[in-house]
Amino acid sequence: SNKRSNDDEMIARDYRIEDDHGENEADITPALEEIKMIPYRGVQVKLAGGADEFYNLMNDRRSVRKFSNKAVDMEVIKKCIHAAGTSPSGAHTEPWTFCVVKSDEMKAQIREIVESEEYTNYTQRMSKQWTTDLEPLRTTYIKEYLTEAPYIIVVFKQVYGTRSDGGRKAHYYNEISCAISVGILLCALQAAGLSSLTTTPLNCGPALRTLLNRPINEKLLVLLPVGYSTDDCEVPSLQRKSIEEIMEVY
Ligand code: IYR
Repeated sequence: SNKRSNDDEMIARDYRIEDDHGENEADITPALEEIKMIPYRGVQVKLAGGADEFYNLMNDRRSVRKFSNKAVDMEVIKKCIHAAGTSPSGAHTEPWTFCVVKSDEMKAQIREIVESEEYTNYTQRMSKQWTTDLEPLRTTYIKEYLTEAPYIIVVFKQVYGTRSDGGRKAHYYNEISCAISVGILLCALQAAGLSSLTTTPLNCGPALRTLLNRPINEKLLVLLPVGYSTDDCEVPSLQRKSIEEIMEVY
C-alpha cells in the first residue's frame, strides 16, 4: 500500500516541493553550499571500558529534583552543550538553541511562569488518569529545583531557519534532531558528574520564548535544571526494563 502514516503525512505536507510557497522549480538551490567529500577513518576516540563502561555510566543517571547550591563551572556546561551540538540533524541544519540561565533573577522568573502554568496543568488540564499516573513520582506544581539548581538549560527547536539569501530555510525533522541532541547532552552531563531533570513544561513555551527574547522560529522543546544533587536527595525506586524486554533480534 502507498498509504502514508500520519507522521509521514505531516513531514510530506511540511516539506514537499509542490507546496514550496509557489516557488518556481528552476529557482531551487541547495540550502548548503557545495561540500567536498573527505575520507573518514572510522571511530578514533575510544572509551577504555567500551560499551560496558558506557552502560554503567548511563544506568547511574536518574532524574533529580533536589539540587544543591554547589557551584558548577560554566566551562563544563559549555563543553556538554558543545557535545550536544555534535548531534546528527536533518540535512545538517543543526536546528537547536541551548539557553543557559545562571541569573538568579531570571531563574525566579522562569519558576513563576512554570509554577503558574503547572498549577493549572495539575488542577485542570491534565486528566485524572495522568495525575494519578504521576503520583508515585511525587511531582507537584511546586518547582523548587528551578531556583535551587545553579543552571537551567532551556532548549529551543528552530522550526525553520534563514538562508543566506534571506529566504526561509527548511529545518527537516527539527524536533527529532533536537531530541537526539538533548540525549547527547544528558550523556555529557552524566559523564561530567552532573545531574539534571528533563522537563517539558506544558503551555510555558510562549512565555519562556518571550522571557528569553528568542525569535519566533524557535519553539520550546525541553527545560533542564542542571547541577549536583543534594546529599539527602531521594529518587523513586524505579526498575528499568531488561535487555530482553527492549531488544528483538531478526
Ligand atoms: N510537567 C509536569 C507533569 C509531569 C509530567 C510527566 I509525563 C512526568 O514524567 C513528570 C511530571 C511536571 O513537571 O510536574
